[in-house]
Amino acid sequence: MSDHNPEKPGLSRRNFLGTAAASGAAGLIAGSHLPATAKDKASGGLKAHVEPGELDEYYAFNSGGQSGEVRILGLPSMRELMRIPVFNMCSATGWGRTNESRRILTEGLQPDTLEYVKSIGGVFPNGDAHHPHMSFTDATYDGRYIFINDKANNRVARIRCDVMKTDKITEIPNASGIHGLRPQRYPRTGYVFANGEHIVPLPNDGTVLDNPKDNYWAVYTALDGDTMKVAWQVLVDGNLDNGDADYQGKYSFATCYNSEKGLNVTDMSSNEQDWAVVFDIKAIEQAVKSGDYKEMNGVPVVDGRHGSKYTRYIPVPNSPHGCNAAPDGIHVVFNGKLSPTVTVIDVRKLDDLFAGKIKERDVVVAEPQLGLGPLHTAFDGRGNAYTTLFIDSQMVKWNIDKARRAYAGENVDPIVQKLDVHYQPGHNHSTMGETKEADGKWLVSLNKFSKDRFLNVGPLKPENDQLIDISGDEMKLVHDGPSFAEPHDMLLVHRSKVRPAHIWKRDDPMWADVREMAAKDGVTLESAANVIRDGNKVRVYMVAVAPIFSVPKFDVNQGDEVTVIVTNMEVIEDLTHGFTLEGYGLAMEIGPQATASITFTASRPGVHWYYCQWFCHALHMEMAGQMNVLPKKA
Ligand code: CUK
Ligand code: CUA
Repeated sequence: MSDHNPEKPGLSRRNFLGTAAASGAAGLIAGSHLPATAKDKASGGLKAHVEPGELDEYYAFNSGGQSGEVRILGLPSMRELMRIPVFNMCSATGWGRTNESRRILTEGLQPDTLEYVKSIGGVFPNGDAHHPHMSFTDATYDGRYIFINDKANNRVARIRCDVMKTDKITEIPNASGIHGLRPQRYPRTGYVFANGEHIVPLPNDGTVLDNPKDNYWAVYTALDGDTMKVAWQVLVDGNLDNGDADYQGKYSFATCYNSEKGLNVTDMSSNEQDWAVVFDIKAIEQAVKSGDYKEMNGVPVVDGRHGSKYTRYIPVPNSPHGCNAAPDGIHVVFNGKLSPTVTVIDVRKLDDLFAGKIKERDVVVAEPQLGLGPLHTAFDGRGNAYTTLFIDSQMVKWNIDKARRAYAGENVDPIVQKLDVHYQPGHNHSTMGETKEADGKWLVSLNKFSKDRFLNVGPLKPENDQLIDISGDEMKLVHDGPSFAEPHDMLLVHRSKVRPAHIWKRDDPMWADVREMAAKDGVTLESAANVIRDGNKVRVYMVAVAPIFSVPKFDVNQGDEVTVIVTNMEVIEDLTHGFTLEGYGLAMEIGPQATASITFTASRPGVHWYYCQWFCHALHMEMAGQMNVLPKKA
């Protein structure tokens, strides 16, 4: 199939016809008899440029990889619009430092983890966020939440899409390296499925450190997306890498690359075949109801190892990685990674598999050979799939139906086109491509290496997220998008599905704790200008309205525990204030109609200015005050 180089058509056009003739010449070069508009349509031809003042058609939610955050981009412009701190600490917003964020970062931790993070400053300072996915209702995005995993510290976070802030973070017990993550598609989310990638001793308390084959396990987790509490877990053989859920609400899936239970790369990749695990959700729920589980760390753990009635293990060659359910609701693709193939199953056969009427490999309906290093697959809703080839540095477009026919023995080539990408793609994602509303317009290839594609910025290079027009018969590369470490995955959501607020609502639960505290102090947050002393604790309540803090100055004693509570009473969109305390390492964002608070010990005597660090007014520089810390008497 053609190794399509996106640069060639442009070059030849210039060479043969000169730049002036370029616009009307595309049809001539291709020798096409179609009218220009139809030709444009057949070859893609979506407009990627978004004019100044125009809005993008799609939201892109990118994971931030080891930066621990989530980023919002507009698509097709690929302009970065916002960052949402999640597992990281953020200098601009005070995430990880404000009382509100520290509550969210700690309340879902296991007791022993909470004890540990106290010794490193109270919160985990990092995360490794791979898989952002939006909540579903009836197999399409519903705009409520985005869920994302933290591989580094075994957590799952939830982002509220009304305010685009993280509101819950849950540490998953009994598991190590929470990696693959997918919400239940149907009837709604519902469950958020999360894979423990690394095998660890169970219990992992140091009592059994030897014999991984008998003592180390990976655990599959179903989290309740409404409460963010673990609903149940399943103990499996091997490990768990990526996962997905079906379109019917009956089954979910996970790939395993370490059926060997190896602890090093040689052992982990020694088997020719690994597998994909299928979970029978209703049967597992039944097991939990009827008591067929063991409780571990307060969670019901169902035994899903080989021979269990709750799971099936489908042999897949060799160390499979990505796991992607097609928007046709029928096919699920397991991406081979070390095998040049992807393995396609038909979910309609799973009832028979679980009933024992057919064997595991009987649910496989296609296994096309696509190229080297297939990692992830996206879909266009027209029966085509797009698989990243990590080693070949290509995107391969292939047809699912043709792949089925080839597997059945027919002489057809399922491969439609291969497109060079730059370089080494991991995930890809298509517009609405993991929903029943897949619209087949855009595809992004999230490439791990950019090498020579951008100005050199030193030894650490950006990734390269490339925008591809898939609306026509041919994929067309239209944009290179540099990005900082390391968007593994991206969600492409039509803008009609997301309706964020313009300003906060005063009764938001984010600062419910503060509201309660203020009530006890007899303070009204919305009109506060109070300094409340309570032993060696001082609570400073103030309102911010440009360019004034309602408390222009306060005195405390060295060693006091001080809490500053700021309420932004602006009613105008985009009028954010901040509170930065000079010399104390403290800063926070306060959005319009929001309240935020921060607690610290006033250990440094002297005059310490606080100021608003969000440019808000012509007198923004003057929006400041002083905390006077009176020294301890000797
Ligand atoms: S994994 Cu990153 S390229 Cu964590 Cu989704 Cu495949
Ligand atoms: Cu308020 Cu700057």
